[in-house]
Amino acid sequence: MNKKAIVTGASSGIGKATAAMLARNGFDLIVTGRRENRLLELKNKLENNNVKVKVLVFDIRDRKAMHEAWNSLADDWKQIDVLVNNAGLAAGAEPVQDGDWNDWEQMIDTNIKGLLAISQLVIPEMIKKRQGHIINVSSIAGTEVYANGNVYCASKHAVHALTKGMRIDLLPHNIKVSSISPGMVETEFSMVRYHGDKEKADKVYEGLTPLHASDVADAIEFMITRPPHVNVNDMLLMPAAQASAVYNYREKQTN
Ligand code: 8X3
Repeated sequence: MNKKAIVTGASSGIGKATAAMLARNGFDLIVTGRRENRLLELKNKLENNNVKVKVLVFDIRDRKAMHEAWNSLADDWKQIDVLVNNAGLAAGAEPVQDGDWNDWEQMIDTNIKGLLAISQLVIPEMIKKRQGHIINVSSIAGTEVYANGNVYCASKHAVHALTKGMRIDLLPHNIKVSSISPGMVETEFSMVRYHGDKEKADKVYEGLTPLHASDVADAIEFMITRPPHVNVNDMLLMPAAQASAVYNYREKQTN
């Protein structure tokens, strides 16, 4: 029987690249997200690797829908070896006094509460078989704070704290808990953060080469292929042109 993994927010970006990496590594997969068409497209593609792919469509903020989707699974699908808590976003980039409450709720409900809700479903099954690996997708914003990053940075700091807390609580159950903390990755991230303003989103990556989603998937591959006695607690992965959350080196545009 193949090992099983679940990836949240798998319809694009880091989640999609991670799902592809897991399929290449022979995992049967549960891919979750809101965009059914994209997930079905991904399923068709990944099943070429001779693995089974199950699509669960729900908004990670909707705990009831998540529970219904989980309860619809046959018992053997619930025997998850690897959980990748990827679903997350940044919404808005304003000073705290101007922040939009809806953006804040969306980030807190997705990045923190969504991660907790799905983990609480998967962990009991991992405990039963005394095996599992949870990878939380955090960010450089999980350890650094930058101007106008306020609530997004707080939510990723929470992911960092939860990763450490989970690792302690799950220690007696032989469950590994890791986080991956990327700097700039060119995905839909900035388009989402700037509510579809392409000009602002493009500026983020102007004059430098950001990470690709597949670079992050490669790092996660390293984590999940370590021998049983090794855990990567956290991996901070940056573009070579980014020294910290705020120091970047950008080539001057010539045209
Ligand atoms: C994404 C990286 O630098 O925009 O989490 O916070 S950053």
